[in-house]
Amino acid sequence: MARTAKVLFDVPEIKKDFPILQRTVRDKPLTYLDSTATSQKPRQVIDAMTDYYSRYNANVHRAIYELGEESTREYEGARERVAAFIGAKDPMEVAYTKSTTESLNLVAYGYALKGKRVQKGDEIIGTVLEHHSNHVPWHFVRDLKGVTLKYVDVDEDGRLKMEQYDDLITKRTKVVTVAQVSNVLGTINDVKEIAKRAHEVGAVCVVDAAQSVPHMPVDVRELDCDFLAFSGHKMLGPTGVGVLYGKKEVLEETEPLLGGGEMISEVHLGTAKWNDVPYKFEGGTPPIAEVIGLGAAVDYLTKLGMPAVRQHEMNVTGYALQELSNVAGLRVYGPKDVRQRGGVVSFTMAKAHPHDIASILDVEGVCIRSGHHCAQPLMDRYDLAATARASFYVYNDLEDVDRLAAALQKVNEVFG
Ligand code: 7TS
Repeated sequence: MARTAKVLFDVPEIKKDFPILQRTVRDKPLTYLDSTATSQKPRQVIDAMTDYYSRYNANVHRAIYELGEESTREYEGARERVAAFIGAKDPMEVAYTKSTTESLNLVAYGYALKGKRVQKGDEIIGTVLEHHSNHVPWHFVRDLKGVTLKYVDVDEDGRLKMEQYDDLITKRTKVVTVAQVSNVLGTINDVKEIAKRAHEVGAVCVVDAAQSVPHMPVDVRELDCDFLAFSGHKMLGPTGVGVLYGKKEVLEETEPLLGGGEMISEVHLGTAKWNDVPYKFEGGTPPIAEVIGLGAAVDYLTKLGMPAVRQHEMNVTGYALQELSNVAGLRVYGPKDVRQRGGVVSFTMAKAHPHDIASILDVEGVCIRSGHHCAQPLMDRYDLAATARASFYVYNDLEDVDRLAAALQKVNEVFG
């Protein structure tokens, strides 16, 4: 049957930028469908990091010599581009961390636990679809400060039951946190509305944007969220660098986690004053090469255009949903409408366990993820132990989906 679906990008051209996509696995072309776990890296990102190490490696913010000036310029230049990429009004609202996980822990410890805003008896509202990294830090706050945690549920199609916020949010609510895109269901949540509800009672809205910033236009001023966390490695950048965006005034109210060099303005025996935002969160030598790599990733995505990235993924995902519906015994989770979901497709098959599916696909050179995807509360909600999950990015096209669908037919053949 002729394919009627089309994609926006010239994917064979894009693939040329990704050295890893030139290799084969098990003598088959590599079909990488696990960008939700981590994305592949274009030559531009790898080169930017190599260039730093080979031409101007020096620590930032301290050297009065040319190499140090260059590294500081690139490090701070990346901050400006990251800030522009997410619509922040000031680069000083962007703090570098190690990852989304570290960013969310920084909010939990620095704002909720060490800060003054959240007190014993207050409430924090999450959802059942969060990644573990947006559950566990709040458990710490509950255990150490005596706050109550409450959760918004999802419906059978994986959409948040928005009406539950009416009852769950009260005058004691101090933090409302949500993933903008679910890493399992792909659901896109209405963060703007959730932030508005949080603000009505004076709470802050904390957004886990690990799966949104890489895949769609995100504008923090449009969302009006207070904090937003994401990782470099899921957006074509390197591992080891993440971002915590925060409105200036909430970052001022957030205490640092790491004490040490760089994060102070003054230290005397037994006392210290913090540096300005965001430097007070960047104690010690930061991941300089990784930040520079992240800057190159932002440039790469900006050149493609985030509205186009989103459109491309909708096309590929729409085609995948159609093709997967032809595989006997396969059930897809999450919203049915591609406009309500990102490029993440979780599924189960009647006869094969998700790990078996992933193993058989591996033999075909198709990389997907299987397991609980660090979202066990969500698995509990659907009474599942695991799902198989394929996810798409700028370097995937309809042929990748065809390879996935063909490999899934093989799974059915093997399991009879
Ligand atoms: N939040 C969401 C929504 C995620 O998908 C992930 C990682 C994280 C937070 C944590 O990001 P990290 O960079 O700090 O590790 N998600 C996945 C996944 O779905 N499979 O592997 C990692």
